[in-house]
Amino acid sequence: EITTSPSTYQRATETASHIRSALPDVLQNPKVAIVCGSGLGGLAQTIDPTPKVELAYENIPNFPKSTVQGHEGKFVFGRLGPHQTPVALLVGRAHFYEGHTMDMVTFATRVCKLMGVEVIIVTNAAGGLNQNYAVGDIVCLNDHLNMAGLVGIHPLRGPNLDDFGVRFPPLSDAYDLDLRVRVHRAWKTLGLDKQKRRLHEGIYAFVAGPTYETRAECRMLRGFGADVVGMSTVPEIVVARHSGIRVLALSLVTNSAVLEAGPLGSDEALQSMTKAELDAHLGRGKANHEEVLEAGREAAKDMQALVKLIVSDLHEL
Ligand code: R1P
Repeated sequence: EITTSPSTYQRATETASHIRSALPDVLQNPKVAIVCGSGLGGLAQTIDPTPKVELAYENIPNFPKSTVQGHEGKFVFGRLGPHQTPVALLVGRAHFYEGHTMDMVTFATRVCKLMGVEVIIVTNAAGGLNQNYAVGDIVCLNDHLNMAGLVGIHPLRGPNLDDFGVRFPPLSDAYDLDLRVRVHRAWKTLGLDKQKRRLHEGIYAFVAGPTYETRAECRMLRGFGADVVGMSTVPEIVVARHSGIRVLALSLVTNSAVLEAGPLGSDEALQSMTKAELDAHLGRGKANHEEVLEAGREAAKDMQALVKLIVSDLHEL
């Protein structure tokens, strides 16, 4: 099955003009788009309410529906920060594991391009593979491993959409250095460097999901150099870069992967464990979405402050 078709451009054009018709003049040209990851949608509440327009995905033509808990499913337009930077906020995203094609997973990114977006800030909740990372740390991505893409589940598969970009786009510079510098600067300005939560630079491995990774998969990804792992972000980044949008990506570490091998049935120590001890042993590092959302709630304030400061710093675009 081919995941993109030339009509994607027509559909995105239709969607962009539908959205524009719902916006007042002052919000017509958002230069910055922000994608809110699992549990990170609170940013929408910090948008200046005068004026602010919210459009539910289900009422936007051609848009994929959001079905995951913690992803509200609305496009919010407004102005953010002291310089009133016009922004488009995607509160909730479509994931491949929900059953959407890669074309649909990345459709909103293409709509953003047609609306004039120049910078996209993509956030996500991710599992920490790097053992120096703690739950609640924030990772500014500087590279990725497109695990699904490398085996052919790729958003640019199919006829090239020349209206957006070239057939063979480079990705060696995908993670904009200037924007990453701004993250580190904002982190200091906000005094976050004096707190427990730490900021890292790292590599995100994109897997298709929806199962969380096994211990062996975590070891493999870590061996490949990945620092965090998740089920989103990379398709959006690939499509953004294809059409020349500058990219900043931030992961919130919501759980820590256990890299050691699982217990062996033949291990004598295991045989003598009580059921409670064994359950604790097996349960170590067992990820769940509630834990992901909880870590998001805790860190959301800092993540929001960080994104807000970076965006207001971008008012000159
Ligand atoms: C798993 O808990 C979900 O959280 C993350 C994973 O990718 C997966 O969808 O969501 P976001 O990447 O959308 O933040």
